[in-house]
Amino acid sequence: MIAGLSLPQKSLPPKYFYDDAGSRLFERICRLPEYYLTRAELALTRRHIAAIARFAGKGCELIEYGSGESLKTPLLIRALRPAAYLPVDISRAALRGAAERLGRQFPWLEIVPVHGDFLRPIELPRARAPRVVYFPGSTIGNLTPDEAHAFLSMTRGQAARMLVGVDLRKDAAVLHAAYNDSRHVTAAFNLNLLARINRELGADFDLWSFAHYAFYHPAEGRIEMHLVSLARQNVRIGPHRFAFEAGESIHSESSYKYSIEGFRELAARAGYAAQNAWTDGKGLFALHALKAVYRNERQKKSGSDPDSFSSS
Ligand code: AVJ
Repeated sequence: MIAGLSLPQKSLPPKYFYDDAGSRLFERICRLPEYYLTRAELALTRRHIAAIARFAGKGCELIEYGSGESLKTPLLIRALRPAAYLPVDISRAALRGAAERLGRQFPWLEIVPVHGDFLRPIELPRARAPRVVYFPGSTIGNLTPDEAHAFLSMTRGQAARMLVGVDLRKDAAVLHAAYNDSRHVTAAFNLNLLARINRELGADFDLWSFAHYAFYHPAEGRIEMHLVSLARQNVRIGPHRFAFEAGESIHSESSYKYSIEGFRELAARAGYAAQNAWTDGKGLFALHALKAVYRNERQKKSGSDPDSFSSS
């Protein structure tokens, strides 16, 4: 927090949105009429579930990054009958809630929750079946293209197959509405970051003197969310003091949007070949099926092929 607020453009990583209150606000966002992402991804997953299951393979181990409330996961679990489900999330509450719900829904399923930040190396238990990484929700959009590349390089060492949900580039007005909803839930979600810093770090942010601001930057292909200071003011976090000019902002989130081709290029640089991309009826959202490419047989046999055990 201190480092981010000391930058010339004050900036905080979006992963800090998701304390218990923030996770609940995000669940409300997913149900907003303007926030098409969740519904579009759910619809396309339903529509193409047979093909998705054929790609992933039955009986695999399913790893889900940023699982949250695991909204789309029951569809996959029913179709794939995975040997195990490993949800990975930064919110313990969301992880616990999802594990309990899915445990009741699928009593036969082995669930192995993993608490952690997927921007850092994560230790997973030993694989007993071929693994598939599931990264839905366009969570990958929160990463800069460099971070996304690093993340994809990591998952490529964990699983030979990956399913990634990515929000598509589209009309700026549609994007603008999705991040400026009429019920102001997105504003509350953004401002909760400051409330959380107050709660957990004893800061003195005055929530009434900051405003939610979100816009689409077409050249970068991303939504930017900011918290704009409405006055010239100082904020304290413990012994640290931060000065804000009126109109100065904290950049709290970027949400990158990719064309099908643009995302395929990013994936290819991380060593993945595109197998398929499914979209919803309106072409709002895409689910990419990626397969790790191995440069040679030696790399495949040396264990860097995550599926290598299955052939031995
Ligand atoms: C969870 C990163 C996909 O970028 O759309 C929703 C988060 N931010 N409304 C997104 C979010 C504001 C969301 N992701």
